[in-house]
Amino acid sequence: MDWITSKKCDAATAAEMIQNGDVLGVSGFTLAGYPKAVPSAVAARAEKLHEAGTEFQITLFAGASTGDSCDGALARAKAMKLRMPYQSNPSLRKGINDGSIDYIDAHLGKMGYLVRTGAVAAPTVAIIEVSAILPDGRVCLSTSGGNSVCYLEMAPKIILELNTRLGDSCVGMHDNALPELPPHARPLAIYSAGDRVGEEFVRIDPNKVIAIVENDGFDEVTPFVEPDEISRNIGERILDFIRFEEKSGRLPKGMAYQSGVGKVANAVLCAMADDDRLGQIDLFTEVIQEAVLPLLKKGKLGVASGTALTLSESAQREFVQNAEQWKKHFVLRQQEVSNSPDLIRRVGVISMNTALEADIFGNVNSSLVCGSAMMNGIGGSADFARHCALGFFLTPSVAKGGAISSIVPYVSHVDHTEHDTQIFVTEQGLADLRGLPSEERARLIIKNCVHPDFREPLTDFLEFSLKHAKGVHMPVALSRAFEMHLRFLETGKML
Ligand code: 0RQ
Repeated sequence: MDWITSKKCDAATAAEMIQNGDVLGVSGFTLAGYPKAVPSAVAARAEKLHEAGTEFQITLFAGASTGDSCDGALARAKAMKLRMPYQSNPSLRKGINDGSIDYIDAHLGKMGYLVRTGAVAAPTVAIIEVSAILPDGRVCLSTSGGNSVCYLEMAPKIILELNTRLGDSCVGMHDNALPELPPHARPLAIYSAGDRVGEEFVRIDPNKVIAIVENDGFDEVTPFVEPDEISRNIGERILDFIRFEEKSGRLPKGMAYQSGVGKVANAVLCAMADDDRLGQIDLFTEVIQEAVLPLLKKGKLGVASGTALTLSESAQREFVQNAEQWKKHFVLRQQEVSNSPDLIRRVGVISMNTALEADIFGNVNSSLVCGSAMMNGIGGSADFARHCALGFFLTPSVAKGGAISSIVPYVSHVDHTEHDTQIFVTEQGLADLRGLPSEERARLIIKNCVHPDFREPLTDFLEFSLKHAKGVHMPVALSRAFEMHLRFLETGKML
């Protein structure tokens, strides 16, 4: 029997090979390409062991968020002790916020580096979804690159999940390479989105493979929804600004785009697809979201380079059917490469990420509601925000039906400091903060981005701070910095 056939088993058998305390390094990035059978079998095994009074918990490292059958099932089974570096699952979020699951929210571009340098534990078992396994020990990853190469290299044991639905649709899309470790690391020769420097397949040691499990599942991605009016409005404003910058000679043509997760980021890509004046564009991003397909179909996509192809079920079917023609437009990289600060600077990226809240000085909170309740995580937003050529943070001006202003006196948690942010956009307008001192930044954000209901209290905070703060370089009166948050916590409304 060949090694591939000899290692095939069902998910429950593979789950028996996972021990209490194992560190699982799984494939998957923003719901794309995560293992779909073994993690839920591990969750079922945990439930049985817990009923019998036996301790069983694992640590889960991934690329970013995985689907409900992985993150959700393990969280509900109380099988997860620690999770890193990003998530977006409601059950997992609940466990993180009630303190039953530890979570380390880390820059996505740096996770692999932390593992490869021994700063955090190496996975004891890698569980990686692949789309092909070759007899010579090479595998083709599925719909994401993530940290899979790192976990396959570092883990002493490997479980492969072969997704039989994908056929050869992913073959040729991946560019598997990892940056050299410092000191004196040589640069990767990537200068534009389509450049390739790695291998299509990942070579693994068949002796490390302890199980091969088949699945035929889809990435559990919620169906794509057409952008609402607010998101469209924000998208249009960004495009107008980019055109203005290009005309003014401040922005060379040929920059690649990065767009973050969520409905607003999707809307910007949709606005680009609908805009007849915009020529062909490249993406140099982490998540390639579904809104890239309209660009592709209209002939406006050059190359989309990222680490995940996150598509709804219907779009996944369409992709497999059209893979032969479409995949030349996509490069899936390891996230240490897609999110490399070095490459983001060199390629030249226009970056667009969504803020949970921003303050009038330009600090951004992407992750923690009222400074303490985890939403998703910082993700790769900081990898791009600091190193991009032109950076936007987007948000509707209010949340929760107007109860919350997305622009506050001072953010309740800082993911992106004022030093790393440039341009803010809400449906009210756009504020370009580049080159402005703090008081001018504050006045411009209030004037252009804040919802009319909140302009007066924010102006009042600024005037009070200019009189009472210890210094006026950064006019923040500490006594009132969180007054809107505190009012929200007490009354459910910031006003
Ligand atoms: O909750 O649906 O319960 O009402 O937050 O907000 O407006 O639906 O926006 O889906 O675009 O997500 C920042 C979370 C935005 C996301 C965030 C509530 C709001 C709603 C979602 P409800 P929207 P989106 C690339 C880059 C961080 C990581 C990142 C994110 C829910 O974009 O996780 O950028 N970003 N990565 O009501 C309390 C506020 C709020 C608020 C919104 N100020 N206070 N709740 N909400 N503002 C991808 C990766 O790195 C993988």
